[in-house]
Amino acid sequence: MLLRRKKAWELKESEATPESVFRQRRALVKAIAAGPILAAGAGLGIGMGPKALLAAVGEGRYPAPRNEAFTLDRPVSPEDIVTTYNNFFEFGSHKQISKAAQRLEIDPWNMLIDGMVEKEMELGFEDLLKQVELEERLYRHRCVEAWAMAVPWTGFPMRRLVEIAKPLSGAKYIRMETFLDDRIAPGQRQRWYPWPYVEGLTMAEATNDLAFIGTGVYGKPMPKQMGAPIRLVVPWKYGFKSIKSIVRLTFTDERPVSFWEELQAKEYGFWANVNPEVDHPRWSQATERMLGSNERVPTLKYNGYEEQVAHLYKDLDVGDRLYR
Ligand SMILES: Nc1nc2c(c(=O)[nH]1)N[C@H]1C(S)=C(S)[C@@H](COP(=O)(O)O)O[C@H]1N2
Ligand SMILES: [Mo]
Repeated sequence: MLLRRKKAWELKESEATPESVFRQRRALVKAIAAGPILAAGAGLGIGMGPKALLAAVGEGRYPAPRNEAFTLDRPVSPEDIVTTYNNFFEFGSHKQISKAAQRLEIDPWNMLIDGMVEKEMELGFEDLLKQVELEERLYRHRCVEAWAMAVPWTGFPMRRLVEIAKPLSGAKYIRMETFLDDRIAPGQRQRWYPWPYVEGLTMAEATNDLAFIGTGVYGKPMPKQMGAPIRLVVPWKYGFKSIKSIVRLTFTDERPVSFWEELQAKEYGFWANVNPEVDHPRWSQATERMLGSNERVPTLKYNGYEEQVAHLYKDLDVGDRLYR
């Protein structure tokens, strides 16, 4: 996936590569993704050896060791449900987008890091992976629509990504952006949405222990429908803050306006901290439905992470707007 939309006259790799070679390469990627890497595809003459391909998808790094500081009081939600019930509006405004999302091209994947940083850079996903330790964390997830799940994410602390980006001391927020390519993402042809998807965090939020960059789930690389190859995971906030398939991080001193805020500011604000006491204008947030069991359970303040994050908000005006 490229950072900017390709011009119509630029060829996609699949068009520029002789078809047989392209097929072999895909087959190799599949073989690698499927498990043991003995597919030693050496001599396929495809320019990129198996080792390089391996690194590109991050295979061999999964499953990563679990960080026992982040476990749960509830069972992990079933993988088959979590990976087929998704919000990814780029691929449709309903939950069954997992097949459509397979058109996302994730190799290569470049991210632009710009704004208030020592030096703007383009960071390849593969290169980033080499600079981080992967770990597994169990987190709760609460969608603003009042469904919830418990997920084993693999990834690394967002704080590590901030370190790599080297922001200037004046930076107060990080604005994040998802890919923009309406040839593969039919939702992006729906022009009434303010594409690309944008989200933001304060620097204090992004460097909090809980803020996590997800590169995988259930001990495997991230499925496309869940935001491959790299997404945000901020479990104390409503799910829409956890932006998928990130291509750009901009450090800024201005509060970013996120996708949902731009669309409907009265319903979806910047802070979006989970709060059972502040209802969505159109429904209650007091309880939530667990994916898998369909059991309704009480919603917890900050989604159960009050101890870790409440201090971030103590000096702010704790009006309704803080949470929505
Ligand atoms: N780019 C992008 N990121 C996104 C969304 C989206 O539509 N586009 N949906 C958000 C919402 S509303 C939720 S609840 C979670 C869902 O993540 P999941 O599908 O992996 O469960 O992703 C969030 N990140
Ligand atoms: Mo959501």
